[in-house]
Amino acid sequence: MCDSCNCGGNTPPTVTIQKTGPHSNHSSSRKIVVEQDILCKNNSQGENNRKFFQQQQILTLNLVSSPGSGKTSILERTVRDLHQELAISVIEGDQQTARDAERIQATGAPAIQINTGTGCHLDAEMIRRALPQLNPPPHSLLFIENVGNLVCPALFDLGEAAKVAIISVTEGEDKPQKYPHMFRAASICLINKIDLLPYLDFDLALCKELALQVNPALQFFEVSAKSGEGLGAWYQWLRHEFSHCHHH
Ligand SMILES: Nc1nc2c(ncn2[C@@H]2O[C@H](COP(=O)(O)OP(=O)(O)OP(=O)(O)O)[C@@H](O)[C@H]2O)c(=O)[nH]1
Ligand SMILES: [Mg+2]
Repeated sequence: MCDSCNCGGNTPPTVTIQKTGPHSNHSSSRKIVVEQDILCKNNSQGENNRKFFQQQQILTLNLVSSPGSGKTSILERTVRDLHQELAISVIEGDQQTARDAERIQATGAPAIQINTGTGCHLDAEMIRRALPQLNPPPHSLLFIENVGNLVCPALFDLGEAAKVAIISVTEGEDKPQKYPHMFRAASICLINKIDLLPYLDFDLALCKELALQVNPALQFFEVSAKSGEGLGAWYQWLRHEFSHCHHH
């Protein structure tokens, strides 16, 4: 349960209750308009964070996914493979525990943990408060691992350059259709755990097709944090984005 849900949205949040099945009747569908606020304040702090990141030439990426898709595993591997080349630091968000920050620290990168308690997402103010403690250096890469949740984190701008959505092949191809806001808000999508494909019915092409229906500009990387397969392309994307942010 979220402290601040309904988290709101850029468009007024609308809840639709629908009956489906052979006896359903479309006229039974009801729309309830739910009050929104909060986001306005978040967006202005998000812009402040973005200005700071741009001034410092810190490329900030907000990693979002359902719980257990492999956000921390991908970050552990990315830090191990790239930290000689790029300065990397990490902000971890979870409801409780410092497990993920400890996992990242074990790879040699500075990491700080934010615990949201009952909250289901990070917001821009939490990032603002964490920054002086983490103190990421100028010309560096900052990953923010959001709370595992495909819903609320889509709505909160943390000041990141891009949202990176992660979906793992054990979750089913239909997630982009069922949680369209997240896939619309993301610039790229990592499809993780591809080492498991031989054991599953997961249809990779269908998953991408459904994601492109909600976001035609979405770019995909098929990866395995376990085997390392496909991570080279993700690293190339990171290097490209990093040099781009460096020159502005
Ligand atoms: N087979 C396989 N397992 C993976 C892969 N990536 C992650 N896992 C496993 O998936 C589980 C969850 O991974 P995490 O990295 O903790 O996932 P997360 O998204 O950070 O989870 P939360 O922070 O709880 O939302 C762990 O048991 C990982 O070992 C992968 O590429 N292949
Ligand atoms: Mg994690």
